[in-house]
Amino acid sequence: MPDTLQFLEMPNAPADKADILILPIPLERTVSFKPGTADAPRAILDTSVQLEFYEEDAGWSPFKHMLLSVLPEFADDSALTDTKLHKTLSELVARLPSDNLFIGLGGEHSVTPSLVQARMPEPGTVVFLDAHADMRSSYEGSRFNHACPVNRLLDQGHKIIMGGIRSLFESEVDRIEKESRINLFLDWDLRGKEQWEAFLQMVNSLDGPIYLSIDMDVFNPGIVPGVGTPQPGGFLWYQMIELLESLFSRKTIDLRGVDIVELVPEPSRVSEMTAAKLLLKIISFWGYANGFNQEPQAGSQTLMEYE
Ligand SMILES: [Mn+2]
Repeated sequence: MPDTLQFLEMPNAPADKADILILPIPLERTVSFKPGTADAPRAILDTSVQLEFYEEDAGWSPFKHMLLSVLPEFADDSALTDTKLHKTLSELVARLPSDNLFIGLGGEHSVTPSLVQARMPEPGTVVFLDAHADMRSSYEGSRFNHACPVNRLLDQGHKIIMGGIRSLFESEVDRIEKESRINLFLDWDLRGKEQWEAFLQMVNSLDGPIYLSIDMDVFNPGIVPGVGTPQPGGFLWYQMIELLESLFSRKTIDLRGVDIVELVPEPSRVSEMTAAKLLLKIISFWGYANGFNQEPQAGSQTLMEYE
């Protein structure tokens, strides 16, 4: 495998010139069921070669107009404690240029609070799409466990909109009911048209800074079997597209960052293809909402040799 990671085989722009920054974070320390998420960032980027440059929903070729950079991966260092590792990650991300769309490619869900801390230091809203409530205060001895990110996000002062949840334990339910900063949309409830519309409306009307965290297990395991802790039920592809369209239909969105986590590459490669295409959709919708389609054609795609 090449040491330089790329998206759609495009040359990487310098980080300070890039409109899109992708940070691969192959972190896997606390996975409790199916291992393999450390291989996810490379698998997603490798699979991106199969995508088209044209994005059919917004109807444009985002990389004709935008520069993208895949940063060197943030490698785990077994000499570091969980606390030190997450602090190092957060500090690295805080030093990156902020005038861009930042996307963290996990790796396990424990990375989210460290990324949010760097990109959204003031109180904001985290849209948290996941099959699991991830609200344990610590799990298997670590508060940085992949089962714990929501508590750390609350500690940081954020509001949380949870969608797609379909696995939680009793004390998590009690905690959510008492916590006014969490809006919970259970997966089953989102099957109802009214609740789904209410969910989209809430996502569409958010004020202030927003961070989007997508655990790939929010999807139905029939379409994304490659996840660490699969659960029946879940989002289908076009539900996710509708949600993203709602989020990005507000031109003034202050999106501080996105992460895609908990993927486990699998033999059919359908799961990593779904993650790669999700990445393309998010980039396209964000770019279009921010008017990059009006910008001159000097994006990463135009720098490719066959252009
Ligand atoms: Mn999950």
